[in-house]
Amino acid sequence: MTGEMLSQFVGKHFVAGEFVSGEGELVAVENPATTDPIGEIRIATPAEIDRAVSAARAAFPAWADAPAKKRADALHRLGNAIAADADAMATVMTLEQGKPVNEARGEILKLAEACHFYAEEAVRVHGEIVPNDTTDSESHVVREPIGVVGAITPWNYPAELIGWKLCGALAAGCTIIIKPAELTPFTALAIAAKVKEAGIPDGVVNVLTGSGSTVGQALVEHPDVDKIAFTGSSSVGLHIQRTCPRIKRLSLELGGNCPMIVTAKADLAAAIKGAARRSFRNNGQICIAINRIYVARPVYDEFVTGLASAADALTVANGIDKPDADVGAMASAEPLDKTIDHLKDALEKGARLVAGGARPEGEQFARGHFFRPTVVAECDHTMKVMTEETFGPLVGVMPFDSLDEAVRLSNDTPYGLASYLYTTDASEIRYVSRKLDYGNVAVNNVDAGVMNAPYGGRKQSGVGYEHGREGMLEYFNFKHIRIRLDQPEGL
Ligand code: TAP
Repeated sequence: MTGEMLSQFVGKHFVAGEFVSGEGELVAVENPATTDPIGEIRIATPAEIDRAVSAARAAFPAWADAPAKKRADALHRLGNAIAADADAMATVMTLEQGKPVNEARGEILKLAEACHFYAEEAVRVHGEIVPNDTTDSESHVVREPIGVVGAITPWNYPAELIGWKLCGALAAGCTIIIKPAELTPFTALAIAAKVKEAGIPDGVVNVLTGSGSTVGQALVEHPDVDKIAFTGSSSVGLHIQRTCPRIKRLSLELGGNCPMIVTAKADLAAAIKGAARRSFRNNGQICIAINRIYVARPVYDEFVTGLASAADALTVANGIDKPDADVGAMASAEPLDKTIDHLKDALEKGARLVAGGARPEGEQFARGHFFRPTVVAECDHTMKVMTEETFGPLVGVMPFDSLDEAVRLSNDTPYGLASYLYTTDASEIRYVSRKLDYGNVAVNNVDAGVMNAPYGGRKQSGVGYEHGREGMLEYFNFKHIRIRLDQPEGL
């Protein structure tokens, strides 16, 4: 059944409500656990890109003018269709991305949740009436959908990162063209199939496959795309900002280099559990992964020993064969090579390897992109592991002697996405969380993103928000209508 699901999408784009065969260059898509090919995509041609943009433009007026209730109902139907087929969609994701099936299913269900959340938000779009200086006039502030959105997404969360854009945009009344990462196109096309099943009008949602430098860049430059919603690396985000040839709304959700502080007053067992989860889930290929951990010196040795044992206990497996594995294959050779480079750099500069450090043993791991969850201790800020985003299953640990030092080290980065703090002391929570220069601070937990609160970075981690009401506001223009009203005769 899953093979059937994936095979429907080979070589296809989704434009104006139909799966159409692409005419551009073929690109193979691999299973990262085996490096076997699972199918091909076609790089969208300029004519196909124009057709998708025209379809989104043509669908925009009716979708924007539809009652919010109609858009909400459509998003609820989409959420239901996705949840009903979560198993098959999860297997498609595992085949192209590598994460274990159970984790992929969780992501698909969170995508369904995003559909329902934004369905509910769609009917709560309010304006404002603002008083003027004189009583014969008033200002109405209304929100209007921006128009046609180009959504460009990475491979690490192939469903959710599309979902936040798709649902926010559709709830607001925008139409959308999605350009998923070349590594993970089939999850995006599976979402398109659910869009069709949910009866969302033709042209409201379109999916084009192909590389970022051609298809993504064409959307950035296209005169009829009104907004780019991008998630990916800071370097590509900056490139998009620099090369966008006209004034266009941009949201850029970019890279991170996320610190965790563990104070002497932390619940150490909870901190170790949290660190193991957020450093290694999805192989550390998550923008809010914990990259570097600062631990108060009195509890440092105990923390390092505990984290090393927790990392060693994680099961690594082909996520299709073992759906409940803790981690599967990394998505491609690129993040694996970067992980090995950061590890080598740290060890050369004096770090101590306390867990992992190599590919897991066994014939089943010989061809895929596997690496053991890895912990290095006695790190410092000369090392890449502490100063650059690894985007792999590697975390560095370093002791600190004062809270000021921990905060200074945490903020010593051009990034500002997420940060983590473990302490049971209320004043430490208050002081440190306010000093951390990050868009998200998770205290005594490692889930920095929840659906109904804004999620976004600052500094080189980007501009704009996803999740929450703020995530939908990214798809609106404000309009100020100032009305002068004469007093009616006789009053
Ligand atoms: P990128 O290499 O930046 O790719 C992201 C997307 O941009 C892909 O679809 C890519 O296409 C496309 N792209 C590449 N060049 C482009 C161009 N010139 N114009 C338009 N689009 C272009 O990132 P990645 O390696 O896939 O993802 C990892 C990065 O994403 C990490 O830095 C991570 O922190 C970040 N990330 C951030 C967040 C949030 S919420 N802040 C969430 C997840 C990930 P192709 O890959 O198909 O060529």
